[in-house]
Amino acid sequence: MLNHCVLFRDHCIRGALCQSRLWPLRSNYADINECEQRSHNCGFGFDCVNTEGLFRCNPKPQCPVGFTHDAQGSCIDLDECAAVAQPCSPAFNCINTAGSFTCQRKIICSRGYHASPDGSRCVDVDECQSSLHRCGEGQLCLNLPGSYRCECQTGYQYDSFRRMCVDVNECWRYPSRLCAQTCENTPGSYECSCTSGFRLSGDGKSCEDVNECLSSPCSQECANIYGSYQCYCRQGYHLREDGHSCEDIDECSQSVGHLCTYKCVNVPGSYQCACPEYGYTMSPNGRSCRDIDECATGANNCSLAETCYNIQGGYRCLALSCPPNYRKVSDTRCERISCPNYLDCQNSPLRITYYYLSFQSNIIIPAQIFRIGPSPAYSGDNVIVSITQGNEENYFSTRKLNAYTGAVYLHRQVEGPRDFLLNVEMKLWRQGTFTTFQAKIYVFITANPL
Ligand SMILES: [Ca+2]
Ligand SMILES: [Ca+2]
Ligand SMILES: [Ca+2]
Ligand SMILES: [Ca+2]
Repeated sequence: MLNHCVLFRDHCIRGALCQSRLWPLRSNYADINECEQRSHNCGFGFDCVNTEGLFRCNPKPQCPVGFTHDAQGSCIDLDECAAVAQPCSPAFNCINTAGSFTCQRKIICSRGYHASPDGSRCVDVDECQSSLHRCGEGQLCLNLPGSYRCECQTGYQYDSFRRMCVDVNECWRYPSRLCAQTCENTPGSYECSCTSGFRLSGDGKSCEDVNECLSSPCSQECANIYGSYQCYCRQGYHLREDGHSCEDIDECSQSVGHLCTYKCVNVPGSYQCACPEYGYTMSPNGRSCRDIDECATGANNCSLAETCYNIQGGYRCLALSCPPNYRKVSDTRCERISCPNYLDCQNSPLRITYYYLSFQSNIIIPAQIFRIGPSPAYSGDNVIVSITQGNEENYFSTRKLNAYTGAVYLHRQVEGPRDFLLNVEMKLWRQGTFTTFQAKIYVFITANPL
């Protein structure tokens, strides 16, 4: 501590009262406040204290260690670190504190770290937060201790040549492992899809069969199959080329004449056989037609005098009447009553016999349909057979089979139905005379069997 009284050696003694001047102690003088008038001579480090007629210089209080006086003499912190002579060694940082200072070891942080605010340690630099990173757009910045990494988003990978993240083609990278059927690459991901007839399962990977039949795509029957479906038709229909609709099979046009003997009527899904409107009825087999025997059933309009004759597809009412000079000897025969002269007896028939023949028009020709001869026949008999009436269109012919037998033939095909009445005359030469016999032959050519 300096000796504050050095400069005022004449007036002060150390630690004693000081006065600027020795004033006579006279009571009739007003006191002068030398401290206010700043006419005192207290030195730096002393406080002026006014007294009656005098003033006193009291020494100022001392500042604690680490403090110093400012210009007004107040104690303020001493910045030891600002001193020219650094109080800390070069390996330490000087840190000023109130009334003192500390020396802290200087830390050197490696790249990617920086010192903590108090300088006590190195802490990682978060490059991602401080925009110190150099990750590209679309890249993810990942802070690491002392460093950072640029990562690509899921589904992308870094192309170091192009210096950017590019989409990973998962479909190429993992062929046939990601999707059961079709893999389609997308930016950042991929999508599985399924081929026609399948739908993607809930796992997004496998494909399951679509039951197309639920939406009724077929006009008749539908069968679901794996990956597809198949339409089919009920019996009597066939599938059209569109694969969906069913079309009635025209059984009648596909198998001509085989299904029905008379007429085939196509109906949806089937066919029916039909018979002519009159004269026939359907057989139990449903295919062929059966003649109605109108004579037996009574469904005819023949009179009592007529004979009902049933034929295929109809009937005939036949009236057998004998010509004059003949008498009816049975249902089918007339006999001559008399012949007055020789010529009459030779040329007029001794007997007229009626025959009824019924043939279908598909009869195989030539067909022998009738034989005539004497019964009994005798050695030396000879006959001449001819058709005298009813063969104007030349469908029929006669032939002599032997001396006593003649035959009638049908030698042209007849379009049925058609009725003929043939008069066939047989002249029998026996024992030197001719005798004439007449056969009246009804030939009913009916339609083909139905
Ligand atoms: Ca992708
Ligand atoms: Ca299916
Ligand atoms: Ca049909
Ligand atoms: Ca009939």
